[in-house]
Amino acid sequence: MAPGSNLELVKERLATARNITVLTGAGISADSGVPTFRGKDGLWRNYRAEDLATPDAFERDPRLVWEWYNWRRELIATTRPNPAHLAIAELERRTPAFWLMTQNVDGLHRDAGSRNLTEIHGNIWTVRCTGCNRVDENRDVPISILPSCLQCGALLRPHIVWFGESLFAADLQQCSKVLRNCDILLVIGTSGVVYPAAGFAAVAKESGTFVAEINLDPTPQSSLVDVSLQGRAKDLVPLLLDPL
Ligand code: BV8
Ligand code: ZN
Repeated sequence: MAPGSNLELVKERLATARNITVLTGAGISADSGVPTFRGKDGLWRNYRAEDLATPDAFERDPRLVWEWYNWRRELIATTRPNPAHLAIAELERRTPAFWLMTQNVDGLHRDAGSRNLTEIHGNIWTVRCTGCNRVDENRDVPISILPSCLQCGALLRPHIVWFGESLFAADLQQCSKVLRNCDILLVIGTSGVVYPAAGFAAVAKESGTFVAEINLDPTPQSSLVDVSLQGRAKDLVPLLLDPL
């Protein structure tokens, strides 16, 4: 890319930033082979995430919802972080104040070495008891369909934030804090349609933050960000760490 190009502009901002905040979505894991939600590979047995990732769907047919999550767990278990995940973990190591908010439940950022991280929609390897609310890690692949709590015997659910459920209060507080106190916000691989994450770029802009987006396509936030870099995350994110 020519010097002074959009990429160079973002690199210059990153080089001088003390506080860096990053928001990621399914697009950053696409290059690891994890299907995105709204892309052409977004369906499972012709269901959309919005049909299955809801308390009503689980209430109505827990077996179907667990079959979907088991399918995703089996797939995610075969995936590895890609250069974009690794570059974000490296950026954290280089930055005095860094925080990553991810909408992804695949755990690949943590596998890549990210530690200053909020998984705002939860994690697919964590289960919660519908009876006693106990939360445990569960890496069974496959997981028994209709898994039950070891403590009270009630049905377990994925410890994931479904549509119509509020994000965990502590996570929302952390997101608000890091959005209002950053010099630059990177928004990577998200279609920007699911709230409240879809509103995060606007929150950062209200605080005068420089916002850059990395995506294959334009998004509803493209008009309000300072720079839109169009391309694959695995190709573009590592370039942000190259010397100016
Ligand atoms: C809530 C868990 C309070 C499931 C998920 C206003 C305010 C608050 C809420 C709402 C609101 N308006 C509407 C709502 C309700 C709802 C909502 O936003 N609905 C949408 C559909 C309109 N929000 C909620 O219910 C949230 N709850 O705020 O509580 C409340 C309560 C009740 C009523 C009102 C308010 C909870 C939302 C969380 C839902 N759970 N996931 C699971 O994963 O198992 S959301 C689901 O979508 C995933 O978590 C996913 O992360 C998320 C967002 O999708 P993306 O990550 O963006 O992925 P997508 O496929 O869409 O896009 C991929 C992008 O990557 C594309 O742009 C593509 O171009 C790009 N890409 C692809 N490949 C690459 C790439 N980019 C770069 N490189 C590549 N290689
Ligand atoms: Zn229990």
